[in-house]
Amino acid sequence: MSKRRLSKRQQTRIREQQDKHLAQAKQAHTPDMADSNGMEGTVVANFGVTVQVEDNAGNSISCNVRQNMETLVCGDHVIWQQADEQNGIVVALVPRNNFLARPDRRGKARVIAANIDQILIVSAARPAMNTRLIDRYLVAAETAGIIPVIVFNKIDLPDAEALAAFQADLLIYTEIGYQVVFTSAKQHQGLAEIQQVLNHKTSVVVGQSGVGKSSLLNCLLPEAPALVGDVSDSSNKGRHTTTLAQLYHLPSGGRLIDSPGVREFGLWEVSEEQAASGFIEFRPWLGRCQFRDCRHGDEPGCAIRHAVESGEIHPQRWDSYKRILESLAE
Ligand SMILES: Nc1nc2c(ncn2[C@@H]2O[C@H](COP(=O)(O)OP(=O)(O)OP(=O)(O)O)[C@@H](O)[C@H]2O)c(=O)[nH]1
Ligand SMILES: [Mg+2]
Ligand SMILES: [Zn+2]
Repeated sequence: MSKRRLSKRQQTRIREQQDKHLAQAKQAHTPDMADSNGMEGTVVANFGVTVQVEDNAGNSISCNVRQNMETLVCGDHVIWQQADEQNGIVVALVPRNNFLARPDRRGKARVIAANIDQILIVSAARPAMNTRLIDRYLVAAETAGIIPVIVFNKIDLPDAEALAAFQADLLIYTEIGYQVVFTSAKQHQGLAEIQQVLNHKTSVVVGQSGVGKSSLLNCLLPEAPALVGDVSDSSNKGRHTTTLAQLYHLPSGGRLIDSPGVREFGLWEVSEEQAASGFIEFRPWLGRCQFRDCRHGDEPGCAIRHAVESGEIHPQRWDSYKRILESLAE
């Protein structure tokens, strides 16, 4: 077969086109950033119209956001430019390492925080502890590759017997390898352990309204900046006091994002397989079921069910898993 030689002009044209494609591909990969001679910063709060950005020296600047950018959240790394003496404008979002999200009412992703090392899942003696909610947060954390830590606050409220019952309930989590910290923001108990957990990391506190997320944060910060609201006597529920997430620097070195309490926590873009491996104690059994597409319910030869029956997986967790599967199907 005879090779057709290209003319010099043709060769140059092809090379030019290749360069153009390469440049376009590069730009598509890092949107906006190629033309943005800006400074780096971290979003510490999103107030809607403006976001608060902290530069690398720790100065805080109120910024507008360039049009058509996605909603920025605490922990986002951004590129910003000075707009006038006091204000800036965010021109680009640096791709997120990870993020915690849940679906909003319309089924769209509501991102809670980004670029986080740890999720502190807070519950308390009051409002009532909800292990199903804990399990959902655990699946979200495991799927996003973020370390979860379980915190049980208000240990000053229950009597010795009730506290022992809570401790027994939470032993399920210790046994499968999670760290569980018992605290009282009111009586300043367990704070040293919390401080150690948070050290040099970026963490977000999540959980139901009224469990004491902001109270715990206030214990760790000298100026106690976060608003705290009471728990309603009639409904035993919190009053959704924290309405927007905010990032704080701890004197001990870490960064903590306080977030608004939730009633429910739906899982965002989690597949059935991810839900199963989000239950970390299931992992040794996954892939050992009789059927490759086993959903670990009542199928014959299910390795997970066998592990539940032989006492190696706690039935409460299996139950929780099945509920999550139902909710994913909805
Ligand atoms: N007894 C007792 N009460 C506490 C403790 N921690 C917090 N509280 C109280 O619980 C109520 C709710 O506290 P918050 O810190 O506002 O709770 P939150 O989780 O931030 O609630 P949202 O912002 O609504 O999500 C307040 O009345 C606090 O004083 C504790 O360790 N013991
Ligand atoms: Mg709060
Ligand atoms: Zn199975």
